[in-house]
This record gives sequence, C-alpha cells and structure tokens, in this order.
Amino acid sequence: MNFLSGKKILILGVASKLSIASGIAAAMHKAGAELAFTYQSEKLKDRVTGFAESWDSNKVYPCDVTDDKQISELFSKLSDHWDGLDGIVHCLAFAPAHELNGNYVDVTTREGFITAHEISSYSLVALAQKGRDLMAGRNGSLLTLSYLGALRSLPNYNVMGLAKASLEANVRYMSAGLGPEGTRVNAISAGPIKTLAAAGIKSFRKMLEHNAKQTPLRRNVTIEEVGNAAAFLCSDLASGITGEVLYVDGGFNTTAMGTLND
Ligand code: NAD
Ligand code: 0WE
Repeated sequence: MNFLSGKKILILGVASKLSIASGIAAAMHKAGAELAFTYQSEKLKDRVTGFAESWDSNKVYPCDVTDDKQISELFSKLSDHWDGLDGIVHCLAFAPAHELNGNYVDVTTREGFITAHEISSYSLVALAQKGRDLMAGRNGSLLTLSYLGALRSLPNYNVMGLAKASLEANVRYMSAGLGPEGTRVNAISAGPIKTLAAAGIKSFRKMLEHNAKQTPLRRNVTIEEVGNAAAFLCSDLASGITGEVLYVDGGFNTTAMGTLND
C-alpha cells in the first residue's frame, strides 16, 4: 500500500534499531515515502547512515536540537536536494538521568527542568519555524511522540511528564498556527517500549510487566504499531486530523482499577 508515495519526510531520533523512530521509518518506507534522517552527535553518524541505507535513503544530517545553527543548516542542506518537505517526525526527548529517579519534589532542579523542556518540547516549534518555508502549501504534517506521564503522575517520570505536557500543548498551539497554511500537527502517545531511552531507567522491566498486565490488550505495544499509526497520521488519509494526541498504548489510558477479574 503506497499511501505515502511521493511524500518527502524528515525523521529525527533514530539511535538504534529499537528506536521508535526506526519503527516509524520502516513503516513509512514500506508505505512508499522518501526519507531523510538526522543524528544527534558524531558518534551516531555511521550507525544512522547505515540505517538510512536500509530504507533507501542517502540523506543523513547532523542535528542537535539545542543548537539553532544546526537546525538552520539542516533545512538549508535539505533544500539543496528537496524542493519541498511533506513531514517532520520529532522522536526525541531528554532529561538528566538523575531527575528520572526518585521523588519529583526531591530531585527536580532548575537546570534539569530547563533542559527537559528545551530538548523535549521547545525543539518542536524551533524545527517547525526553520522548516516552514519548505513545508508550506503541501498539506504537510508534523508528528511528535508523547507519553501518558503528560497527564498523570507516575513514579520516576518526573520532570519529563511536565515536558510532555508542554509538548502536547505545543501540538495544539502549533496546529492553530500552521493550520491556515495547510500544515497539520499531531502527537502519538505511545505505551512504554524498551528502547535505549528506556534502558537507563530504574525498574523499567517491572513497569513493562505491570503495564502489560493492566492493559486491555494484555500486552505492550511495539515500534511497528507506533510506526503504522505514524505513517497514517503523516499521510493524506489523516487530512482532517490536527492538534490531536492519538494513543497507541493497547488501551491503557482508557482504564481505571486495572484488571480485577484476571
Ligand atoms: P531512543 O533513545 O531510541 O530515542 C531518543 C532519541 O532522542 C535519540 O535518537 C537521541 O539521539 C535523541 N536526542 C536526545 N537529545 C537530543 C538532542 N539534544 N538533539 C537531537 N536528538 C536528541 O528512545 P525512544 O524511546 O525511541 O524515544 C523517542 C521518543 O519517544 C521520545 O520523545 C520519547 O519520549 C518518546 N516515547 C518513548 C516511549 C518509550 O517507552 N520508549 C513511550 C512514549 C513516548
Ligand atoms: O519519554 C520517555 C523517556 C525519555 C527519556 C529517557 C532518558 C534516559 C536516559 C528522557 N531522558 C532520558 N535521560 C537519560 O539520561 N519514555 C516515555 C520512556 C520512559 O522513561 C521513564 C518511564 C518511561 C515510560 C522514566 C521513568 C518512568 C517511566
């Protein structure tokens, strides 16, 4: 099904084959999209270049989202090869590790708060600003990844929850700002998945087990499932959807009281 054929899409956040961004790239490639990628630091360059090749792409650029110059240069290099851009997939987040372990009120610092919000939320509008001209008038689409911790408190997610709340508000304000020129902005709120970003988190395995047991589908979701929803949201099949947060979490967010009858 080539429902993304002719679409040019930029994906940020591939770090390993387990990355949610990799699941999205695979699904979009399968749907016929032309892809470009970024890497955060030189040590990821060769790895991301290899992944890009496997999805028939030779477009791989550096972009640490804390650096305005790298964001500007990304779109200027992209525009040397592409006359337009149909999608940006923002699949990245960061908070200092020590703020993702312990009582939120004990462990939160001004610096960690600022870092988490800058990398995980501000970067979405920064990318949209610099990519705007390339995307305008093409019914383009921006997509980001969120988590239920934006709305509910849960152990250890801490300042990342605030950053995801900001990110989801960013999606709504950006959809209002970019809607008039035809650009849609959405988020997927994914259930927990074992990726590199999850590997460093204390008791993540326990959380995955608990989550699977308490979810309507009785299992955790996969990067393939997130990828398929992402491909849909960035396609013309989703042309009426903007400002939305779509849950790909096996139904977890819709329940309370867990699974008493099991
Ligand atoms: P991952 O470790 O594979 O990806 C995180 C990416 O963020 C990496 O590619 C890393 O290079 C990038 N990154 C961090 N700081 C950056 C910076 N300053 N500039 C550019 N890139 C930077 O982990 P993942 O789980 O695939 O995370 C992708 C997104 O999915 C994140 O927004 C995360 O919050 C979200 N998410 C993850 C889960 C989960 O359980 N894994 C669930 C819901 C949402
Ligand atoms: O958004 C995330 C994780 C994002 C993340 C992960 C790290 C680990 C390494 C942001 N910053 C860092 N910083 C590091 O130094 N998720 C949705 C996955 C996740 O992380 C958790 C979770 C879940 C789910 C942390 C605590 C509790 C639950």
